Amino acid sequence: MKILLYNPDNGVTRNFMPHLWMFLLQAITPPGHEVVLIDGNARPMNEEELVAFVRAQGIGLVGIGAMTRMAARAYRMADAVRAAGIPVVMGGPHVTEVPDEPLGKDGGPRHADAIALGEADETWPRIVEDAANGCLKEIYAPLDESGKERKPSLQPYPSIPWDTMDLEQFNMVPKMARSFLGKQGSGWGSVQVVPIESGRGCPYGCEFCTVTGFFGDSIRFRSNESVVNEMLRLKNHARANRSQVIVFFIDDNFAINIKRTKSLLREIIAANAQLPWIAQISANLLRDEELVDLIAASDGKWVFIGMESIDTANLADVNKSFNKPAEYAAVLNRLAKRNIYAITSFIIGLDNDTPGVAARTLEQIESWPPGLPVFGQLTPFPATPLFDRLVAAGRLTRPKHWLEFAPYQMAHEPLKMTIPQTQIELDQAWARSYSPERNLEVINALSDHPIRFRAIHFIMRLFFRGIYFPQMNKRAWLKVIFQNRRSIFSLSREAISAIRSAKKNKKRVGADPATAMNERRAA
Ligand code: B12
Ligand code: SF4
Repeated sequence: MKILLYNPDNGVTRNFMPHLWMFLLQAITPPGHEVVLIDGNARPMNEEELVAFVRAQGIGLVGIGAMTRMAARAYRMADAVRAAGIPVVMGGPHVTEVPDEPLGKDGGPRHADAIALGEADETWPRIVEDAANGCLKEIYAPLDESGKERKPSLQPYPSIPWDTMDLEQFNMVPKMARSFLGKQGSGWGSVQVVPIESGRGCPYGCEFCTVTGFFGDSIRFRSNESVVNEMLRLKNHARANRSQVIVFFIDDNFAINIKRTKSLLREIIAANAQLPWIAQISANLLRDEELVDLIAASDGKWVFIGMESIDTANLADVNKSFNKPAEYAAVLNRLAKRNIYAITSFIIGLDNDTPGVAARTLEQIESWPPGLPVFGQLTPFPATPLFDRLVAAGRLTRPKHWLEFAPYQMAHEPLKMTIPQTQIELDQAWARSYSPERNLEVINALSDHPIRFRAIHFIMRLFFRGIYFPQMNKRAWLKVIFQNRRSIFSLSREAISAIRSAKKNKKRVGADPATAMNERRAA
């Protein structure tokens, strides 16, 4: 049987990274079946195009996965495929949280022939065999013999053959810059972010989060060896393809077990498997100096920190009092001392927020080492304690907000601000954080760093701006480039003088190798 695994586009910006679930299910598909992957973010398709593809390829089963925000789009695509007579199985967090919806048991239309609840590592092979034998069941749940939910142990973990996959479709470098950057010799014409999970589960149970409910509070890890081997394979792949690979450890809290994280990082270093990496780590776990040293030594570059708010009352409301705003600055300074920077994530529209929350938060952010702040509005995802609380209080204004998805639109009213006021705060937070003036301020604040580092930081700022203000075409990019011309001019001038002095040095090396060797040693 030929199987298509499809991930709809997220409807706002294109994702910068492949979705791991598709690659994982492909790797554990029983032999004898062929699996084709389409990520709508990299290869956009409408309903007709998808159906035409499925027919042309002779696909016998379509698997669709989606987060809540992509659910409506996923259902539309599923409807079109089913109308063409091909069975659809859906999985992922959203259908697990509202299983009656895709099956049409909530009074709405049916969108899927079958659904996979929860983690599908053990149920997927069964789904494939049942579909191939024409006896697909409605619901596949990961249960043990006694009917209790069983979580995959992650040991062993399948080997994902990244090296044989078309990663070029996820190249982050804008097409117009690829050829120029490709000629610079260090592989910057092709930059890919690759997701690796080293463990699953988070016990913290923040009120708005689906992770504790979905993955459970029992944390499971892959063996260090399996993670290290995956990194070594990726490193070889990057070298062979003259590309840059950045690893995103997608664990919800990469340092949830500090001892294990340290041992993994030590093994990465010992095996020389370092690749630049990003991970999500909560601020409380970054108090440990040795951990931060190991992050730096293993080539950790960016840490995503869910700060959520600078107001302790807000944090208590959402069951996240383990975040201590008073220590945010110290944590960020500890990272910055090792040239590690943070993607700091904030929620606007928490119940204790009042007008002016964006300005108050930005004032704090601007006093910290430069990072990449991101902001979202509080969103009640189904099956979270937040969703249940708002339903009980009759506060949901759009109870099935995902079926009428609109980016950054709230589905309930915060207690101390209106929805339009929250929207204004969100706009302000993004606009000021990524304004041309702020971008210039940040690259100046990093003036003691090498030009290459500052240029990368600046380029990342332009990309991050695009999360909220989509830059989906050449015109939009040219506009951003024009607005940021002062930063670009200043960075280019420095880059040219750095290149010139490097060339001069090179000439001197030719003329007097011994002096040059001494100079290099001194540098
Ligand atoms: C990486 C990640 C991202 C990446 C993007 C996704 C990507 N390219 O990988 C980034 C950082 C961009 C991101 C952004 C966001 N994310 Co996110 N993200 C994750 C994260 C940390 C890992 C996803 C992952 O790969 N997991 C590992 C795989 C193996 O698990 P899985 O996807 O669940 O797949 C398993 C099963 O679900 C099942 N399965 C999944 N799909 C399918 C399909 C079929 C057919 C079958 C049979 C089975 C199946 O099988 C898999 C193996 O068991 C998850 C949390 C988590 N731990 O999952 C949040 C998570 C998915 N994100 C979430 C959210 C809310 C967001 C944002 C909306 C946050 C925000 N406020 O802006 C944005 C929106 C992104 C966008 N624009 O689309 C929520 C989604 C909740 C929900 N119900 O929708 C999650 C669950 C985290 C949370 N806090 O609750 N995210
Ligand atoms: S720490 Fe992160 S992953 Fe864990 S429950 Fe809270 S928000 Fe979710």
